[in-house]
Amino acid sequence: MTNAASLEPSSAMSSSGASIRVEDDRTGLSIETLRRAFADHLFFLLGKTDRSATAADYYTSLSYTVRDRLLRRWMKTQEAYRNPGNKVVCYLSAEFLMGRHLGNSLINLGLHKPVQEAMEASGLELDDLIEIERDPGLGNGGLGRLAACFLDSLATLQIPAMGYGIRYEFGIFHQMIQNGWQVEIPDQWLKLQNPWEIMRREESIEIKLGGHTESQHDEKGQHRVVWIPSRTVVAVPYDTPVPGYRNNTVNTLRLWKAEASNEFNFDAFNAGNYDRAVSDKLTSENISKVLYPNDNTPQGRELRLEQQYFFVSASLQDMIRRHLAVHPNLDNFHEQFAIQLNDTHPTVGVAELMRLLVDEHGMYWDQAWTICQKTFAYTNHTLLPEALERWPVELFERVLPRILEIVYEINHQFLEQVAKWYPGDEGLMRRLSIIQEDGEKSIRMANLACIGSHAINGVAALHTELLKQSTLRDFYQLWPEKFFNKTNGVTPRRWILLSNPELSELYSEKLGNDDWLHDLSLLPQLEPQVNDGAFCDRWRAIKQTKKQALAEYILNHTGIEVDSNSLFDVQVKRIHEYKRQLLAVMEIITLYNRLKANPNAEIVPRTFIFGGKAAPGYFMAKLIIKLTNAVGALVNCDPDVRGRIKVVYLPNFSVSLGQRVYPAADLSEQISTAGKEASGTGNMKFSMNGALTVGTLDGANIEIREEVGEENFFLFGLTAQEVADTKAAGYRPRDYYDTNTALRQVIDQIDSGLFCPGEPELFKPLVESLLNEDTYLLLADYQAYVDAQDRVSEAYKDQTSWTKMSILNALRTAKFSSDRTIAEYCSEIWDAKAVPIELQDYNPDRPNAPLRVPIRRAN
Ligand code: 26W
Repeated sequence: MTNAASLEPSSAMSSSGASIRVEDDRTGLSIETLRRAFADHLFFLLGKTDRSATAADYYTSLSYTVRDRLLRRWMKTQEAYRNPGNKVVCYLSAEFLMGRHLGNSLINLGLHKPVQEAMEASGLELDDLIEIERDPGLGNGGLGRLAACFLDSLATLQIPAMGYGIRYEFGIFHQMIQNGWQVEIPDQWLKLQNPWEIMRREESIEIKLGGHTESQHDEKGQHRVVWIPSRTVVAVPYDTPVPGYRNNTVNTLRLWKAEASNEFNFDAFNAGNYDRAVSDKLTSENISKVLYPNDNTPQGRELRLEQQYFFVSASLQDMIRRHLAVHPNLDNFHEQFAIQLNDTHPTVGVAELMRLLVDEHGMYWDQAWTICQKTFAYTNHTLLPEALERWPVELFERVLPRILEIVYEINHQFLEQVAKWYPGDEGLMRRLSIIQEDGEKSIRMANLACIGSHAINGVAALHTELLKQSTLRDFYQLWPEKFFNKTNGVTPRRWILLSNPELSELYSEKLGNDDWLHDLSLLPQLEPQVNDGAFCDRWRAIKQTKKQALAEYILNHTGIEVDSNSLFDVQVKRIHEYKRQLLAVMEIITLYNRLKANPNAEIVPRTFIFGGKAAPGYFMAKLIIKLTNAVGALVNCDPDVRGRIKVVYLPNFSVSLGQRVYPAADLSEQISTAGKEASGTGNMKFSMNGALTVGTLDGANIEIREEVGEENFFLFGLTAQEVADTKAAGYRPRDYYDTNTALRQVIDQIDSGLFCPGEPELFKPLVESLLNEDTYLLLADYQAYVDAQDRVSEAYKDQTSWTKMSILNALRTAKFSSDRTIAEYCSEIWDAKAVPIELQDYNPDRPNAPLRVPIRRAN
């Protein structure tokens, strides 16, 4: 590494007394050093010169340059976490939707400006380089993105934390829209090298699968169960740094990749079975091959169970190894680790920790069970009954024979207790049992999670109430003290600062500093500005800039030209019947019909923007995408419409596309059937960026409305209670069809083939479902929704008052910062405390201090 001296002011004094600055290429922060480090990586790491370098090479070199500047903090942080007494929060999640790393690292390090200048000096545009990064799409939707927001807040609050998950080789599929249909393309996000991860092969862990168990006696004559697996796979960790905002904390996201165990293959090879050895290798590596693209509907697939066990077992063994490196035994494991189960996907961990403590570390069952319950906590993310994970006992027995025995033992001891507390209540026993006996015998993962955890939480106030009343009612009666609400939140760093630098600049300018990024409750200080004309003009100008940028993106990616002065009405989220994208399409058709009936009708021009993926096997969701595009095809070029309504389907919605979309929205569509959306988090991102919400009393919408004020929110529709009552009374969707002319016209048009000339049958399944079942009460809420949308249009005409409402929405979102959520988890569930990281040898203001890296001979 070269050290360069430059004549810049700094604290270092040369012998002659002139002030010079000596910077290391790996850590220096001056423009000059950043440029040199960038060129160094390009040449020496990638073997490229300006003649041969691609844009991707520039991105990669820059990413390494930035990563270098995280490393001292990262190593220091990890060192500090090895100290006994610093409890580490381990967030176990099958999904992490981190979003792009480069931009985030730059803002967290406070390096955005200098790096931008350094790139400019090299003739490169930083924003273009940032766009080259492939979104690591290792999740489906809300649950995966929540995990990423939580990691950001944990690091920002300086809480010792690790994210543990799977390094899927293929993340969520890439969505294309062809002829209006969703087409799925494999997501090869690792095709370019990933500069943000470091492989730690030496920390690999062996995972057992299949086989059988045997009872043995150890040397002391103690009874022991030994699991003899039929195969083993190796979990190789890949670590990604998770930096806090403007502090020294850098936590770790550790993702496991499955590899074949060499030993095992060697056996096959030695037996003269070379092809078996190779095919076994492929089978092993399948485990971390692909993310299951289902949101809310589990597929009872063997590989999925293997994925869950694989990453959970590796993570728990990793924690135990860390623990034993500094403690004599595992008696205080629960004081060192808090483990959060992100839905039931990692819940097999309850039984696995028991196995590790009892079978592998010789602990007595009762002590192990106490430790387990004190360590685990469980978050539920959905009430939909079809989303509850259940694994056939037969499958468990085949894949995880020892784990099944342990689940049975946990269940046996638990039910014995229940029998003591509620003698003779067989119904209760049947409902609480981990094992479902009727139908195919299966394991209820939610029950295992509730029994094995000391805390159970929902993700918004209504959701938690409904959990207590319905889904987890029996557990609530048993242990009311275990239940908590933790309303979700999102990180203002990504969802305001990164997505909307223009708005951020306005805040910092008016508040005099950027403390608000650590504390959104400072924003309401700006409320008096709603009466300041200049402030309001600036607010509108920012929104307009973001809308223009999105309009350009839309043109480039869909070919559709939209008017950035129209109202941008946006619904972006996974496609699911309960989220009712179809209801929004019915509204579009309603407006269209009004214009066809009276082409000169006065209407507020609107651009309806949709985005989101459907599970590849979800027929109805895919048909809804097709209908949306079909309606768009007709409406967008109808001369009577005269461009006053446009419908756009943005392909491949993702975290990074979200960063463009939320700031450009005027109206946020949050129209799920009340009681079905556990929380929603997109709703918060929209509101933070000054969109108004049209929404039902569902999930976190309720709390958003409470915070921003009911006069700044467009409410409609049945409440959760009314939904339940309507269903109980025998809901008949046809009654609405028969009595509402506008509604009937819309449905008849969908039915008639108006939107699918040549294929009149195409959309009939949607009509049938609406008229016969209408599980999600679209018809019951239709008129209320249309009326609410009319109120929206009316309000939008008065731009002065609309702007005020927009400002108040954005300023009143402090509650929805994930910093608030995480602070609550820390104090009420994890008992975790901040551990500020000191860098004696690293002071950002004195970057020229020498780096000391002691080298020890490896043992
Ligand atoms: C195994 C199949 C499966 C896959 C994903 C079942 C369930 C899920 C998740 C629970 C689905 C999900 O992402 N739920 C969303 O979680 C968000 C974060 O808490 C909430 O804001 C959303 O309302 C909820 O739908």
